[in-house]
Amino acid sequence: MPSYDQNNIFAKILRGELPCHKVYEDDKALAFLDIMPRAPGHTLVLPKAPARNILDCPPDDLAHVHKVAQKIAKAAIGAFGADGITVQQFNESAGGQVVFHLHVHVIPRKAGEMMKP
Ligand code: DGP
Repeated sequence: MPSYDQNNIFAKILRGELPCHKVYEDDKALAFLDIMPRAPGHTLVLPKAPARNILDCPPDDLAHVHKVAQKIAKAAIGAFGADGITVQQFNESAGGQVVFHLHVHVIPRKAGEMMKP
């Protein structure tokens, strides 16, 4: 597997070099709105520590990212009137990953509404 690239776009957001619409932050994780939302409230949750994806992320950081994803999911029910939540996470190009800093998609869903591709 290729090594972590410090110049990936999410590393730049984490360093404050690029803007984001922040939803949540703590000492180990950051969550912000996806620039290409597949549904209103589509949020990405990232570990602050460098990790390319699930294959190199320390288990504790991975667990924390999923705890934050759970918080975002619960909040989205109230904030967006979501009827359900899709949680997705892609690993390597063959697995659909485009940005190579680990991130979990939290996508609020409405009953009967299709998610954008
Ligand atoms: P993937 O690696 O397949 O999970 O896709 C990357 C996701 O990140 C995609 O939904 C679009 C989003 N994205 C890409 N560049 C930016 C950016 O500069 N800012 C934000 N907020 N989201 C981005």
